[in-house]
Order: sequence, then C-alpha cells, then structure tokens
Amino acid sequence: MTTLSPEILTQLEGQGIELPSWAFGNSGTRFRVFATAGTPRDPFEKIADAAEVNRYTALAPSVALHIPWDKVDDYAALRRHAEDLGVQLGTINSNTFQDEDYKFGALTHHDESIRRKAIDHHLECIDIMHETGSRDLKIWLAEGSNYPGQNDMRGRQDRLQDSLQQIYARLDDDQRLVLEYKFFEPSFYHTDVPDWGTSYAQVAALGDRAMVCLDTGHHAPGTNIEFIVMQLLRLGKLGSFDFNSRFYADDDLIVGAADPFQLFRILVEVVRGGGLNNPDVAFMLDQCHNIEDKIPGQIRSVLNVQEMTARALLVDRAALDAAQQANDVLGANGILMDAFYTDVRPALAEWRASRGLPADPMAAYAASGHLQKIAAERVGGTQAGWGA
Ligand code: LRH
Ligand code: MN
Ligand code: MN
Repeated sequence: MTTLSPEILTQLEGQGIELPSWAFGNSGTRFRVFATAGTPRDPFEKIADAAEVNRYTALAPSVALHIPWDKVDDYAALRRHAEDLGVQLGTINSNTFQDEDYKFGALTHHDESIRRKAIDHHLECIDIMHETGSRDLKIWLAEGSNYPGQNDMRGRQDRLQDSLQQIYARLDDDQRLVLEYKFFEPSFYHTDVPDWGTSYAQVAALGDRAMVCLDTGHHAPGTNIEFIVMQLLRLGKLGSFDFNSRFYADDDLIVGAADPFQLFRILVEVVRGGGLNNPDVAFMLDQCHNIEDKIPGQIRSVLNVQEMTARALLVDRAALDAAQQANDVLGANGILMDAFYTDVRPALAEWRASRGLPADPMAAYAASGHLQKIAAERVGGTQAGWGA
C-alpha cells in the first residue's frame, strides 16, 4: 500500500472545500427537474445537509450562499445555526440572471435604471456579508448577446467596469470581490465576461481585493485549464475555484467525474503555484445533483478533490525538475504519471480512521439511515433555482 508522508498528511489535514447551498436543492435541465425525497425546504435545512458532509469527511467547513435563493429574514440566525452545526457561512453569490429586467443585461445594461438595480443588488449582498461573516462576494454575469450587431460590446465593457467600481468601493478592507467567467451561455454570440483574460482585466483595474474565479466547467473543450491556473497564481489573482466537471457544455457534474486526469493536472499546478491551503485561493464546489442523491454526491465530490490533491502532492518535484532540466521528455512525463496512477485510497482510508472519521465516508453515510430520516421528515423541497 502506498503510504503518505507526515508532510503530505499535514497538507491534507489543512484542506477545506466550500459547499454550494444550491447543491442540496432540486435541480435539473431546461427539460425537467426531478425532485428528490428529503430535499431541504429552506436555507436552514440546506446548511444542515452541508454539515452532514463535513461530519463524515472533515473536509467541508463552510457553505456558500446564493442570493436570492437563500434569502432569509434573519442572517444572524442562519449564521448561528451553521456554527451550531460546526460549519461557517462562506461566499455570497449574487444573482442577476433570473429577473425579467435583466433580459438584455444587468451590470452592463445601457438603461441606467436597470444597471442601478443590478448594482444595488450587489450592495445588498455586501450588507448580507456583514451579517453572515463572509469574506467574498462572487459575481457571475449571464450577460451578452445572441446576434452580431445586437449590442455595442465596447460600451458594455465600460459600463461593467463602472458598475464593478461602485460595488468594489462598498467592500470593507477584509472583503473581496471575485469575478467569474464563462465562455458562453446563456448568450450564444458574445458574452461580457467570457474568459480569464477579461475577468483579469476587469478586476485588475479595481484593486488588490478583486480576484478571478475559475469555474472548471466554463471553458471550451480542449482548453488547457491548468495553464490558466498557473498564470492566475503567478499573477496573484486566483481568488477561487468553482469545482465541477462536464462532458459537453456546462453541466455541473461531480468534480473529477468526467476527467480525473484534468483535475490532477489542475491540482499539480495549484501545489506548484502555492495555491494549496492558501487563504487567498478558495476551493469551492459549484455543482448540482440532478439525478443522484445530493448529500452522497457532495461527499463523493470532496473526497475526489482530496484524493486528487494527495496524488498531486505525491509528484516527486526534485526528480521532475531534474528531468525537465535534462530535457528528458518521457522521463518527466513518467514522473507525473507515476503520481497520477498511484492509488491513494487505502492510505487515505487508514488515515481517516486514525482521526476518528469513517474510513469509507460514502458507506458510513449510506448505513446511517440519514437519507431515509430526512425523506420522512421533510415534505416538499425547494428548487436550487435553475428550474424555479
Ligand atoms: C454559472 C455558475 C455561477 C452561478 C452558478 C449557480 O454557470 O457557474 O457560478 O452562480 O453557476
Ligand atoms: Mn460557477
Ligand atoms: Mn457554471
């Protein structure tokens, strides 16, 4: 059995992956949302489910909220509820993609009253951050156009910068703005923040507390995502990951499910660039579980990240550097592949047991009867938002 060194175990012990509250709600495609028995009926129950994931893995100490999906009357109470269950409230995600007024844009809109409304929504999110104790405001914009000539792309970039400046100005010194990019969808011709370069240009003009969010599912097929990770870490602008995976377009599948090797390559660059357990780089999941059970789906996801992080830490750096210096093409590649092909699962199971955690969190959760319990207790779940 492969053993993991004390240094590697220390690194793994420090790992924390933020869960998305919306992963616990029902979700689906444009065609159908399939309800799951036991789905949370309010944000309090979503937090309770997220806390279960942490209880079985010790890997998920915080939960991201999405506003207005997780709107509550009393955020202090939601925060207390989370803390009572051993987790924190994390990133606040704004939402300007489900309001009729934003059909033609929000932070980029040429109509000043609509742009004002979108800016104000973000200011409201910052107010919420004060109550939840959140550091990061994450912004993803569903803005763009469907046809050439439909919009003035340049004017929209200028208005976006102005809107972001107004939002950034409202942040406290210990808060950050994180701007997510996505190469297409829902617009099909142009997108206002389609790539890391645009996100970088927009946040670099704001200041040090504005960073880029890299959602692993938001790239064209074939994109070398680990190169982007390397570059953003090099520039000190990688603020957060939204981890998920996809086979075709953006489907928010379980991280590492579609392409474990890609996840490995990303984590190798994270380790190389000093991004692991770095408070500046938030590890988050951004997933939906359309057909599988949600709590086990999240447990599987955080374990996938942990397993691949362990493999990335196993890369023999000194040997790799030497092989690279010697232009030993196949030798260098072989060193990387050796780490990738190492099965770390038995060593991780043993380590978990030594820390009082279940050796196999998936099996332990399945045996706990918790899913059956919440299915009996909760009647009528909420949508994650997509189908609502
Ligand atoms: C957009 C996105 C963004 C949203 C989330 C629900 O595709 O990745 O992060 O906030 O999905
Ligand atoms: Mn995302
Ligand atoms: Mn997405």
